Amino acid sequence: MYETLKYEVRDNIAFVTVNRPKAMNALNSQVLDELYCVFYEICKDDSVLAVVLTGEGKAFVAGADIAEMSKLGTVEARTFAHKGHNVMNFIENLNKPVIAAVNGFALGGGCELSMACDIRLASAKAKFGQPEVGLGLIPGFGGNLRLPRLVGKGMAKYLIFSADMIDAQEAHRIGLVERVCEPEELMAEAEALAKKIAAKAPIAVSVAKDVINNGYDADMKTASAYEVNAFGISFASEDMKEGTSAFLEKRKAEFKNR
Ligand code: CO8
Repeated sequence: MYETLKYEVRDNIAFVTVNRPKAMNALNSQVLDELYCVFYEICKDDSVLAVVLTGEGKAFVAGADIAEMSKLGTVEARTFAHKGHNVMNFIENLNKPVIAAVNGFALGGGCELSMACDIRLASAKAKFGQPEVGLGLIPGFGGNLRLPRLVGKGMAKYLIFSADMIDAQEAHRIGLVERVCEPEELMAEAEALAKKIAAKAPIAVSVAKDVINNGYDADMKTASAYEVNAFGISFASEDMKEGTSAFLEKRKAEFKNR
């Protein structure tokens, strides 16, 4: 069904693999369209409780497709950036947790794609960078916005202005990735984390994601009111009753995503 992605759902976990290895999984218009479609499919599928996003071959994603991009006029470039933003924002605000399993190069739009995910696990072989200024461009899929939020303004400027490529250990040290894994263990670790999250109350995870995302950029007073209301709403779920009852009855909770 998808030409540039592999997609599979196993044990309530969706696995999305960007599959253009000959072009280092570069994001052309088709990949962006298909990513939007697959995440829309995931958002509607109640059986999916967590997502793992990765790349085929030696790259996670080596950026926007430079060959396609180089032919764009000004208006089309703006439309292309808009399309990229729609995909990144959709993933960031998806009603389910998304783990990036960064298997290799995550450059430009690829680094931006990883930053739109909730949690980043990286292979020890992964490399990160925002090389755009070396191409006469600036990051255009949210890199100027998400990188400073993850690593601080100074470090983001250092990486974007220098276009330096950093390894997974350095990405971990500065807070760009949450964990570094041995390359051969990356997918198993990502799956294990996805399963751990999927075993929790799905509505609670989804609401926590929403409060973290919306609270992060709001002032404390607004964010506090948002959390209070969201906390109240979480009490409407059957899973809340199940989770608290299971604790009091000293048994394992069986969540139903209701
Ligand atoms: N776009 C298109 N093709 C690519 C890309 C890319 N981003 N990256 C790699 N490829 C292609 C190569 O052209 C090559 O194709 P071919 O075999 O036909 O010559 C193939 O993939 C293999 O690549 P290499 O031979 O270069 O492989 P290496 O292992 O030597 O190097 C690297 C791997 C380091 C990943 C190298 O390919 C590289 O530096 N790639 C480009 C990285 C980059 O600059 N990314 C940023 C792109 S700009 C961007 O992402 C902006 C996002 C916002 C856009 C806003 C819209 C307006």
